[in-house]
Amino acid sequence: MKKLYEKLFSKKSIAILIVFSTFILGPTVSAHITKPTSGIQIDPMLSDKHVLNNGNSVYKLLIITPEKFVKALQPLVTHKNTIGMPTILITLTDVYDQMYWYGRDKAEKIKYFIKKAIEEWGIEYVLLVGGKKGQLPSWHLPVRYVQMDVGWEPHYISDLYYADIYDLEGKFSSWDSDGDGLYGEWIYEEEPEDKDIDLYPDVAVGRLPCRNELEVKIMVNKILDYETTTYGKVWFKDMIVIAGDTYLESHNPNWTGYEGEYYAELALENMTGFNPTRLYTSDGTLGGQADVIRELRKGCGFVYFVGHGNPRLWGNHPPNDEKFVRGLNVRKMHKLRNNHMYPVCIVSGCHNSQFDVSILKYFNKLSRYRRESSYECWGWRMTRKIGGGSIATIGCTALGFTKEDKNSFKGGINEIEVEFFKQYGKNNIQVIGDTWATTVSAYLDTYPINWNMFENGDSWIDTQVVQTWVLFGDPSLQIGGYTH
Ligand SMILES: [Ca+2]
Ligand SMILES: [Ca+2]
Ligand SMILES: [Ca+2]
Repeated sequence: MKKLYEKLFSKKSIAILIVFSTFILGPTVSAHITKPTSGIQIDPMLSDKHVLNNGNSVYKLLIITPEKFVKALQPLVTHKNTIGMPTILITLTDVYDQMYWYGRDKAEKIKYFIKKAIEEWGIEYVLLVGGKKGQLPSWHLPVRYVQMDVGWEPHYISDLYYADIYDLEGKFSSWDSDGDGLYGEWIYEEEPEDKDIDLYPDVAVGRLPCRNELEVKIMVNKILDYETTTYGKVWFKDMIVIAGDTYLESHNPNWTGYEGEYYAELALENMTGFNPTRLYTSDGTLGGQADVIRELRKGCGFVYFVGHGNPRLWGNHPPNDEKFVRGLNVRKMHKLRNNHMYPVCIVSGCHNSQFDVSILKYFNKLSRYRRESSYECWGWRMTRKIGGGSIATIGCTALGFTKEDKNSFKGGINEIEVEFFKQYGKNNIQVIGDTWATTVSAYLDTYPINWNMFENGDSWIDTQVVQTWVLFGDPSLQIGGYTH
């Protein structure tokens, strides 16, 4: 631990101090199943040609799952095929069989399979089903850790890996340019070992990090319920924003105003026709968890939390006040009883969607300190809550860097979140995976990664912003439901 602190505090940049100090403010801080019926088979001879089916999709949604969740997912496959979202379910066993000659490990085999599914079937959405096996340190469906090291965590999970299939030249994007079997290697302010990673999504990926079959059943029921009953409902037109003064001016004279509330207002400006409910520390409407639970129980189409987090908690500061107001803790989420009225949730903060947490991490002092000793992370608990919570949640799997962490004082997670509301509210992109993908692409257009300007640190942060911003939910979800 001493070594970590030395590394942490020896950095030149104040960025690290910011994220570190804000973090600790937390709690105290088958060929099975649906074999293709069209006769199209996965050809084991992979080509690197980027051939899309020009809209003539055989299937639009690919669901990848371990065998044990297949039965629970069948109602979702039926629903999607009925409602006009041609869907195919493939088990991991089939993925590994068909990609026998391709991919160096399981995650890479899955990625090669997704590439082939895009080219053969015209797949636009990929739903990955499976998180950790209960509390064990193994996975129902593999994750890719990227070796992005800022001195706080040596690596983190990136599901963007499964969405960025092609590089700039249309070739398979391995995220391992030096070919050493470690992915996305980049130490902050040093030269990256893996360079020129494209990062632009080529398919919309979402994950249901279910730890058991019950959670799969809950999510299937919620998605069916949401897509068939939400349309035209009054509650959907409500939007709740929850925020405060993210960065205290007393720490830095540049941190004027109440940053969380500022971004909440920007989000609302993009959501014409939605009725806002504001819970802000500045006017006392956000005083604690009871305020958040009370408002969420009424149901809403969207909820946006803007502040600080750890895997178990989200909150923010009152204006210019060191005090930390708790907004919502995983332990209180059982009180969310907004049955049949599920919002899309965007949560801004560090580690709220770090889905590799486990109660077994209690036995590791550093993990315990970082609040990683939890049954599940905030983002997943919110999503898989039965009879309430969200229908989908977007948050960070690692530290959530903001513009205050960048030398340019521009960009960061707050900006990507506001972009999401712009893509939905202004550009009318209503399938959540598309909204996510266009948002990530728009962020990269604004902040292109410079793989050769590593001393500055800003490109490292922008890379991290898009890599960690994970969608828990069905990427083919029709926001607001179907009309019939
Ligand atoms: Ca590498
Ligand atoms: Ca790409
Ligand atoms: Ca401030």
